[in-house]
Order: sequence, then structure tokens, then C-alpha cells
Amino acid sequence: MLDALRRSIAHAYDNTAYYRAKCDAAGVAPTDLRTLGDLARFPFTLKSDFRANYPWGMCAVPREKLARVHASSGTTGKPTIVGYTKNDLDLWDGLVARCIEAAGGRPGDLIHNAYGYGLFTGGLGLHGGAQRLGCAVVPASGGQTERQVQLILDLEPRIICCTPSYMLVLAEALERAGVDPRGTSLEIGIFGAEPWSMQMQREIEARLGIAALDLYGLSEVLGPGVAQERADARGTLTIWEDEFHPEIVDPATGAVLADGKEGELVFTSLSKEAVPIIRYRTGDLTRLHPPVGGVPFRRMDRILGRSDDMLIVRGVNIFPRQIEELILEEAALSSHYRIDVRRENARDELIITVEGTGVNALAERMKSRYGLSATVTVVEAGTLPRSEGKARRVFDHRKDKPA
Ligand code: DLL
Repeated sequence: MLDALRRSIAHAYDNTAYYRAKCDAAGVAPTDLRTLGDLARFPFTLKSDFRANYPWGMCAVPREKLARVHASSGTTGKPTIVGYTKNDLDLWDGLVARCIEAAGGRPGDLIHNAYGYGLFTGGLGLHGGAQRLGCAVVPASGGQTERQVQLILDLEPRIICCTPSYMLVLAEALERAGVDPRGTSLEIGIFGAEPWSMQMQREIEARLGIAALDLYGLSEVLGPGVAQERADARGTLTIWEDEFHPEIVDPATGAVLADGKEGELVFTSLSKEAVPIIRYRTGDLTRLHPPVGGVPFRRMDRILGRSDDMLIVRGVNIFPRQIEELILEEAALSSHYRIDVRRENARDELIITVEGTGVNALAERMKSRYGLSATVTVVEAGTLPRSEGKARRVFDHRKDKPA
């Protein structure tokens, strides 16, 4: 592993002006990596480095060696561009195939793939992995929900891949079509690309009668296929450590934390060619756990939140996921919600709008669990917008620029 790490860092250092300058400034060279502990001497890479070096600055191979380009789904500024060589695509297919197999897929399965096709890595990432495993793919992509429902009913796929929020949209559409969502051919869902609480996972499993497994990844590191919840190790995601070396660091200080401690997930790639990454800070918060069940790779908790999506409301720190958990514990409330935070008269206001019926105790429970008063507005089913890909549920208006 250390050899692969050293080779990968040397590849980045030798072939990009960016990594060379950054390592030189930190006074480290690839040969300084003698033990795993030496990795902490190497500088971090951030999403902003990808932006600053747009479009090809992070690329360690000549442009002519690229076989594909994707871009991350950044909402502001320039997208981050990631390139893949033929070998990278091969590696990617192999890892996604491993994810699908770990989730319970097998050759011959029919897979309905409703991750968006295009610059987003979800659609083509799952597509390549499914084919590698020997499955047939229905490349549904996002949108045209009624047609997707028809395809699911007619073609009878065993596996579905999409964002958890879009699965809820499909479940509603099945109900609208007069079909019991528990009665379809689907047995397995492979869901990711956005945060989702364990309560949301249970809700999807109960509502669809399927096993809902968590798939994690990010474009800068690869795309989907970095870590996967295995059917034989539910509750955590196994990280494909033979390709990506994980670290957990303190988000504030960058200090490396021991396994079991919560912090920001950082990855260094071991064999990726086009865009090798050294200590990439994902922004995602989790903890590392030891291997289980004969698979020699460490696992991580489902993503607990992002270091940059924590809301600070009247001095109380809260992650949207914690609010989602409370919403889903209320029988009268559905999984369609939005969270708004505004500053009014120098006071932060937390407003939770959620579809539901009847009485709920969300406001009381927000108060007793987190010490936060919130205004809870219950609206009729179907009122809030539905998403086809990554759902946007949190709106912090304190960050809005004044008009
Ligand atoms: O979302 C890749 C992907 C596609 C993963 C399909 C899984 C399935 P990006 O668009 O670059 O790539 O967004 C990456 O999404 O840093 C996390 O914050 C979040 N994310 C991805 N998977 C999960 C997950 C794809 N399973 C960013 N749970 C990451 C929570 C996730 N958050």
C-alpha cells in the first residue's frame, strides 16, 4: 500500500505544476513518504484548488490521453472538471461493479438506473459498473417520472439506482398510478449522491419493500464507487481502500484523528492516472471503523453531514440531517420538507415547512432535543417541489446577498 501511495504521489508531483508547487512550498517531496505517518506532512487539496486550476490544471496526463470528462455539481462559480484515462474508466467500472455486487446484485440482473446521465458522474458511473458486473442497464436517467414508472412496471428490474429523494418521488408516482410500491419487482435500491438519514433509509425500505443500500462517492475522487454499504455489513459503508487511502482529520485544525473519532474524510488515490489526488478534503463528516466479515477494508459511518452544511442558529449547531430525523419520527409528517433560516430583527429564525396531515410535536421536540425554537408549517401533500437528482432542502437566507 505504501508503495502505491508513494508512486501515486510521485505521479502527481512529477506531472502537475500544481502539486509540485504545493509540495515544494510545504517542504515535502514524494521520497519523504517513508511510513504511513509521513502522509500527514503532505498538504491538503481542496475543492477550491480544482476551481483555481480549471480546467486542466489538476490533470497529470496529456489531454490526448483523456477518454472522458465529467464535472461536479457545484452550485456556484465554475464547475470542477475531472478527467479519466481509459485505465481510470476501467478502474471505475470495476469499483462500481464491486459496489453493486456488495449490495446484492449479480450478473444477469436488470438495473433501472435513474441517476442523471451527463456531466454528473452518477448516471454513467453506475452504467459502467452494472455492465462490468454482467447486468443489463435501463439508462432511464433523471426525469420523466411517469415514464420511469411504466418502465419499472413493464421491464421488472430487480435493482434501482437513484438519489434517495428521487426514490420517494417514484414511490409517489407509483401510488398515483394505483400501484402498491411494495408490490413491484424491485428488491434492491442503491442510493446516494446526497445526505440521507437512517430514518429516511428505513422509510424507503418500508415503503418500497426493498433493501436500500448506501453508495458514496464524489467526482473529484472518482464519482460513485468510493464506498458502499454491503448487504452483509449493514449500517456502515466499506471503503475501497485498495484504491483510496482514507484519513479522518479535525475540520478546524487539519490534525489527523484516530479511527473511531468523528471528523472530515480525506482521500489520497493510489492508482488513478488522469487526476491523482493527494489528501483531498471531501468536506464530508464521518468516522472510520475496522474491517468486518472477511473484507479487508475499513468502513465508515453513513455521512453525518458536511462541514459546510452545519447550521448555526442562535448559537446552536445543528445539521439538517438531525432535523430530518425528527421529522421522520413524526407519524403525521412526510419526508418532503424544506428548512429556511432567516435573520429577522437581529434574531435567527428557523422555519421548517413539511408536508403532512394532522397534529405533530416537531416544534416541541426540536426544543427539548436541541434547545431550538422553530416555526413548523405543515402543508398539503404535493406542495413542495420534487427533485429529479440531488434534492435541495436547506435555504440559509442569512448568506443571501442584500438586493
Ligand atoms: O454525488 C457521486 C455519486 C453519484 C455518489 C451517485 C453516489 C451515487 P458529486 O456530485 O461530486 O458526486 O457530489 C459529491 O455528494 O462529497 C457528499 O457530500 C455527497 N454524497 C455523495 N454520496 C453520498 C452519500 C456524487 N451516500 C458529494 N451520502 C459528496 C451522503 C453523499 N452524501
